[in-house]
Amino acid sequence: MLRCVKIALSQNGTAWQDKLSTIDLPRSPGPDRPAAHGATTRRRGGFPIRASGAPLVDGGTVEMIRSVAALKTLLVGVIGHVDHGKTALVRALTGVETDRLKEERARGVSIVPGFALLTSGQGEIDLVDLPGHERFVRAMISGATGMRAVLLAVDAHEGIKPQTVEHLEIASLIGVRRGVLALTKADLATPETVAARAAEIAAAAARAGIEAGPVIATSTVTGDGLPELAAALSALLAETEPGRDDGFPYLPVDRVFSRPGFGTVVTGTLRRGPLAVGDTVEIAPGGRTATVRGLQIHGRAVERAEPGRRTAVALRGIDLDQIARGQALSLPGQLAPSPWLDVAITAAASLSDALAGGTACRLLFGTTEVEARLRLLDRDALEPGASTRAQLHLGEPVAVPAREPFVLRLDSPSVTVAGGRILDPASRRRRRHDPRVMADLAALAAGGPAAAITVRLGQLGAAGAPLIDLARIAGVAPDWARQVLSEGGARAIGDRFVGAAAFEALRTGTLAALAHHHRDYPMEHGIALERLSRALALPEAVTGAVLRDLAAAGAVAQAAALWRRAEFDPARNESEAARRLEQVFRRAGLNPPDEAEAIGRDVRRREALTYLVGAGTVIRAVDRVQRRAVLFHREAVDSAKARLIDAFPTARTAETGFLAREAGATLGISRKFSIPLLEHLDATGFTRRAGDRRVIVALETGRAGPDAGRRGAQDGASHS
Ligand SMILES: Nc1nc2c(ncn2[C@@H]2O[C@H](COP(=O)(O)OP(=O)(O)OP(=O)(O)O)[C@@H](O)[C@H]2O)c(=O)[nH]1
Ligand SMILES: [Mg+2]
Repeated sequence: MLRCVKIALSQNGTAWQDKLSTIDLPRSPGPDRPAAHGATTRRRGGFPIRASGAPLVDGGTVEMIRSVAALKTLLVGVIGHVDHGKTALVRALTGVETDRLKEERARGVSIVPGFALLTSGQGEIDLVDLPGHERFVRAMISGATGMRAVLLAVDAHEGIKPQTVEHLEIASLIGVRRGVLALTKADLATPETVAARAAEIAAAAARAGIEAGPVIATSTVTGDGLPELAAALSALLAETEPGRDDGFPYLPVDRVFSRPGFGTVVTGTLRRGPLAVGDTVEIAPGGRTATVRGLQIHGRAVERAEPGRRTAVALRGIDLDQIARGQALSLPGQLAPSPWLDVAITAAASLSDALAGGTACRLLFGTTEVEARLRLLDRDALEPGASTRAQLHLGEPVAVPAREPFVLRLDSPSVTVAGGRILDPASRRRRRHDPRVMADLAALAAGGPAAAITVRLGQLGAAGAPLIDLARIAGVAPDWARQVLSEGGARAIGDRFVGAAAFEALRTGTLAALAHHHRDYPMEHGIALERLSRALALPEAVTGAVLRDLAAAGAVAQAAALWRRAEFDPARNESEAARRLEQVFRRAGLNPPDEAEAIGRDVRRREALTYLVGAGTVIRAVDRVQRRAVLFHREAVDSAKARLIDAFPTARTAETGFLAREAGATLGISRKFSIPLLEHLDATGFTRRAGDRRVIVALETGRAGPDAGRRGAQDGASHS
């Protein structure tokens, strides 16, 4: 039922101009078996492929396959100890020689990952033949990027060896949960040994949490077990769930080369989202952009590549020396370098000692390697096999997508110590033993993009965040993040988003601030946006958005530039303020507060004063010499008049009048108040200057009576 597509890789390792041919697997007859070399076959997705071995790009027929979207695909890492027959198995299954470097052939050891395509009626399997030597574990990890299942090869004679365990552990740490188990070189072992080994490796896989069918004994010499192995891989593909599409492409670059006519070409495993010819990509870190000029999957030119595929990308706008292995292609702005990562981490079960916080290690993800220091947050050491949430502090900032799997290794001894996945790719130093920090990380670990956005919005409160930052922590494209935000009730404010809870708190806080303002400044119609923003310590854009939201809900109203609570009635409060101001002057009597003190810069209170003065309730008495005014309540002036008449009943002539000093003493006030008061009394005709003294006009004319004072006051009012 299987047919294999052979990728004939050239010596210098270019997938770009690789040839494609179809070969038959041993004992694999079936209705979908390809007719003959050179024929065009129609596969499940309905895309004609040319299975002729003719060059797809250079010379001859160039056949563009529109897309392989409908194909079911699976990336399977071939893992196991050195010399356990991985490359031989891949060759036997696909016909592809993956040990293509001169050095690999000379030494009979795989050094770098090799790639081969295995097709079946179910779809296509990308086999990644990983090097088994302990010196090449780092290369193994870089090749393991994006694998969703493993094919474990164990020598039937030798059985489980260190890298059998380490590779299984790495697969487990990066989240692989399914696989196919093969015993190799069965021709060299007795049936008893094969049976014993089978039980051992089934147990080892189970310990690593990898679910697999029965162990398949194989020999590439006799061909035994190969059809069963191919069938098991095909079954694995059949039951594969479609890969997650996060809406943005992520392609960790593993090779860079240049091809005449195509310019700069990079290869890698495309992850997370599709890539199409014409797309603009950013090279992260670094931020350069380039355009996708062409795409190939296993040597076939395509217009669009789906996530999960080994992909070669020809780039326009970037030179060979401007991009390197370890960088990644992504959507512009999607990835941003950060020196701190929050991670979900599991210590390798094979460790002899607990992994101490502060351990200096090497972080490997995608095709990137960087120095990192482990910062444990809730404990001092991580026991073998234990999991927690922690931080990585990096030697240099890295750009990595959220949820990306990673591995931690020590340099010496050279061992894998932990692995896991990225929770927050743009973190900062977090407090240790802080329940809130741990709760956030637990929510990130347990949830998907929506949970990640909720956590970040919660951390940022009213400050909110730009869409791209939220897309980054969610590990999805900005458009997808926008969708999640709107479903979660977040509010867009300018170019930022604020969480629903934070926005509700902003509404409450704004209403409270308006209430305070109305209480403190009852004469004001409301408060200007700028002043309210200052009081709330918020950017004006945020305050404005909250006010508009409250206005739409009918909770606030706006008049000119002033905002107020809807139920606040400035007219009612104006008379209230005037009443209060009147009280102030009434109580102060002949020792009133300064105008500046009583009014300040409050426009409404000034208006109230104008009203009170206009109404004659408050009298503005002016000291012309000092050029200053004093405000007296009308009643205070009336009582002063009465007391002056009582105190100076003979003040009818220049000789019998009273001195300003005497008037001050009688009324118990200083010159500051007595001079303007007397000038007011003169001006309103209650008194009259006679040399140094003053006579009381009413006494002089004999009109003094019980209402003399009131008449004077009314005169005074008209004077004002
Ligand atoms: N007799 C016998 N020898 C085999 C079989 N499969 C592989 N070998 C031999 O085992 C040796 C190692 O095989 P490889 O396929 O290179 O091993 P590998 O696992 O790819 O090794 P690394 O990539 O270096 O880790 C080679 O000499 C093979 O010829 C088999 O089924 N039977
Ligand atoms: Mg090999």
